[in-house]
Amino acid sequence: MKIDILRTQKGRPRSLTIIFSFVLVLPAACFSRQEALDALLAKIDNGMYAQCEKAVRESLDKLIEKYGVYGVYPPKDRDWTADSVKVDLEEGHLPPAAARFLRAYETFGDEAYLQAGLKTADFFYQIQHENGSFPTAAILERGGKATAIVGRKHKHPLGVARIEDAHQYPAFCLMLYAYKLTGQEKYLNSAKKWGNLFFEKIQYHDWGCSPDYWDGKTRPVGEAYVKGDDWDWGVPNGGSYSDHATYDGFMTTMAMYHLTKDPKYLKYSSKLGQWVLLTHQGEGATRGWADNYNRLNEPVQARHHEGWNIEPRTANRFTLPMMMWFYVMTGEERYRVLYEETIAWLRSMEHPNGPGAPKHAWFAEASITPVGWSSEYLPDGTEAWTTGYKSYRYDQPSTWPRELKDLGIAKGGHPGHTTVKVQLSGAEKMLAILQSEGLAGWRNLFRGHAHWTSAQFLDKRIEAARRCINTTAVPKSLDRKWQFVWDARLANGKVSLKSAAHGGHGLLKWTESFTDLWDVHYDWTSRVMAVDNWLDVPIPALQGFMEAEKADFKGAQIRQENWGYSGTGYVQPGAGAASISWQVNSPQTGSFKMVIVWANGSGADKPMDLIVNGSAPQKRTFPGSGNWNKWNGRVVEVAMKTGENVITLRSKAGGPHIDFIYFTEPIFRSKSINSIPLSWVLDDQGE
Ligand SMILES: [Ca+2]
Repeated sequence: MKIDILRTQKGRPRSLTIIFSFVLVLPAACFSRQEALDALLAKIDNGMYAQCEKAVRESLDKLIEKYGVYGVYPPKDRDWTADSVKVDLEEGHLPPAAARFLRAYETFGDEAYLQAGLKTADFFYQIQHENGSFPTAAILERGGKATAIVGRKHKHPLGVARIEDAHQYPAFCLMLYAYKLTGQEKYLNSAKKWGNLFFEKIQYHDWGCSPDYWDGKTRPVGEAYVKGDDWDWGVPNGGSYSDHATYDGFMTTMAMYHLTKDPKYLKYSSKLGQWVLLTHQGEGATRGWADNYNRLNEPVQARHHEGWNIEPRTANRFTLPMMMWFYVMTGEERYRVLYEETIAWLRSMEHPNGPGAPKHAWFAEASITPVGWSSEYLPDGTEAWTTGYKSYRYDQPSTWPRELKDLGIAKGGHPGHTTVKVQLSGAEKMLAILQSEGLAGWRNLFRGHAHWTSAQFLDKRIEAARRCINTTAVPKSLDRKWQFVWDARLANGKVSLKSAAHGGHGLLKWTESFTDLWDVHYDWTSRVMAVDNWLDVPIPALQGFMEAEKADFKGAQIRQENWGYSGTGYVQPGAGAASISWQVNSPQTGSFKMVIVWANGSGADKPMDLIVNGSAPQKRTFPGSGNWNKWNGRVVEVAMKTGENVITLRSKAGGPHIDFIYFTEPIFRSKSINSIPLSWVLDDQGE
């Protein structure tokens, strides 16, 4: 107001009346909104509120009564009476339980709930290793004293960071939540300790992916495991989609960026969208990913039942969300196309109605009807499954081990089909938005306000009151009862603005399910910090992809026929002599790791010479496959000098398709670099 009046006085007296009428109208508008809210409040069913509040409080109080003395709240009922208990931290189930208490504190304002949640944060604080990692198990005493121990299932020494199965990220988020509510630096420092360990030691610089666990050992680049490694612990030297490993790593770096505003945390994560393309296994119409890969992005086995085949669950749990985020962040159409084609392929393979579903003779013998998806697929879409580190085809039961044939499909055993875990409902909801509103629709979904004005707060209270009034019977589930309590308290002004305000949509499990932002139990991990828009990040600029089609090339052509390329195409060297040259400005002299993204579906190996600043040619071979849509990334060492350098790839008789190059430390400038505006939020709004 003050500014407007000053501006008016400086020479726009005409607008004075407008300003005054605004001043007069605004309180009246607020007043009428307040009146509207008051009228709605009178209609909220107090009896229903009392019933719902009682149920929510009882559920929480019961947990405090039983486990409060220990300070952690197990998801399954435990008979804990001893002075000390062993706690298994598998699946990261303790932080969400604590987060419910912290949410209860935000709902009711009761100090007891805050303390109950903080006790779990203090538990993790005590057992965090000095390097920043959280262990897989602990001994917990009555009173809350905790000591890290070696876990029963994954016998990692202390200090080894197990990333998959949510061993790190939820604890990291719990620390941020505790910091948000208390302002105590120890929680912030604990979170940063893990964030820094992950970024500095664990995340791979070339592809941005994460292993299943990190033990600080260096292994040969092509070896996912070395002698002495236990395969059932997952991949220590490679990228894993399995059980959130790479996904949790990405989110850790996103949280660290929003926490510190330091873009360094995103420089390796910026390559993860490309990694989805590099790890894609499908041929023809098949779109799919394995669980685990070595450092060369070749699928590897992890665990006796996880093969190198396509695992259909990897899509809805990990790669579809990543395509969505990278499309929103970069605007690159290839992610949208891949998203649409992946869902289309999965639907085509679904039993029993999928047209692509094979008709196996043994289905008829089984008393059950196979539904859903097979446990794995070969790259051409053939149904397969893995056990004992061996892969079998569904349509060749004669090759199965005798004991498994005897087990029989009728008993619902192997080979298992899965309906529960390939959940496409969330993904298809996103697809519908994409198809009706395009990229703008998806970008709108991620926008929010982590800080509300008093007028916005009033609107949100009115919305909450309406939700209460629209609830005509006591909700059945505990969470829906909690929602009613939250809405009634919010409507009545009993939830603080800080607790009520939510930012933009977070990142977790977006295509498995969809929850509205106003939901009191909307993914808690995205509420641990006030962030308007998690995807408004400088990732496009950090990628540093230097497109071949923008470089200087001779004897070669720009092509677009094959799928999944970056930029506006890729370069196909001709049958004679051909070369592609990039000019790169390096800030220093030294040896750098450069990635070449290429495809070779010719079936024969294709060599190219790598020449830096006219140096002696170094021969590099790009192995052939039968699939031109299979993009690969190859890391080479390049010696550069400060200032301008020329990097050339040269072939004599038909080289592989070259999409682009980049440096694993994105500090280079080139005229062929992809330049995409930093802040799409501003672009979109045309400001
Ligand atoms: Ca390209």
